[in-house]
Amino acid sequence: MSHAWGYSAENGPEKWVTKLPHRRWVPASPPSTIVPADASYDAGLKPLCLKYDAKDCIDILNNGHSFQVTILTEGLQTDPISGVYRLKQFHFHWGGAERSWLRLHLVHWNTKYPSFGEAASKSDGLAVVGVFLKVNRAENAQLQKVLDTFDAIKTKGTQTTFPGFDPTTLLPGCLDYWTYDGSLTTPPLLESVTWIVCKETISVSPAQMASFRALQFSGAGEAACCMVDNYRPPQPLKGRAVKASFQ
Ligand code: SG4
Ligand code: ZN
Repeated sequence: MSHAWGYSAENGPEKWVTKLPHRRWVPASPPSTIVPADASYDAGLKPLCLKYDAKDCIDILNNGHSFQVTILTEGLQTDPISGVYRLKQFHFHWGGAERSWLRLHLVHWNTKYPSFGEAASKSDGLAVVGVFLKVNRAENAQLQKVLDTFDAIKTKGTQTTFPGFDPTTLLPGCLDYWTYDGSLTTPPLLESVTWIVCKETISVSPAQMASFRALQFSGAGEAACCMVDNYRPPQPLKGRAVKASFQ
């Protein structure tokens, strides 16, 4: 791409695919494509087992597309469905409209590969756990710990330390999930992701939603451009199976 990718009319999701090499299928991303009728219960799916440790949390960064919390490379291993995966980072996507939803993505890599970088291009390389946030009057106190850093990461390229946060505290109480094979939702859209989407949502207050939307895509000194609608629109499933861990 001649210009960096983004979420505007000039460089947004409509433009990504045309500029990228041909794909076998258009990868699905946001779980809003999942309607229960598409999913079939699979008794063979194991319960989600996610273990994280507060001491593995390092820093939080505005990368100009989202903000993400980075986890120590040697961190605790976890077993999302099969194989041993390690959390690399978590980040969010959100809309700009009043009633739009937020999603949390926890990105894990398969430790049978030597690094995240090598795993990222393998078909069984990544497992992303997706959790929807639903607007609720009450503040989400765990999420607020993340939001309290926002003054320090308002613009692109800024980061701050974020030690001692346990990502487990963001998860819903019930870990029933849907799963399907897909891709990264951003360029280069690598087809390496086992998507695991939690059925249960977590909450976010309207004031917390407003904090997300006050972050900036733009760098310091550039014309301010609010970070909103930083998600890839739903993609067709193109015949892929969506399995449910619950009936
Ligand atoms: C966001 O832009 C993250 O900040 C990226 O993290 C992430 O890329 C990208 O989303 C795609 O991830 O779970 N939505 S997704 O498919 O994890 C990667 C970084 O740029 C490779 C590190
Ligand atoms: Zn994501």
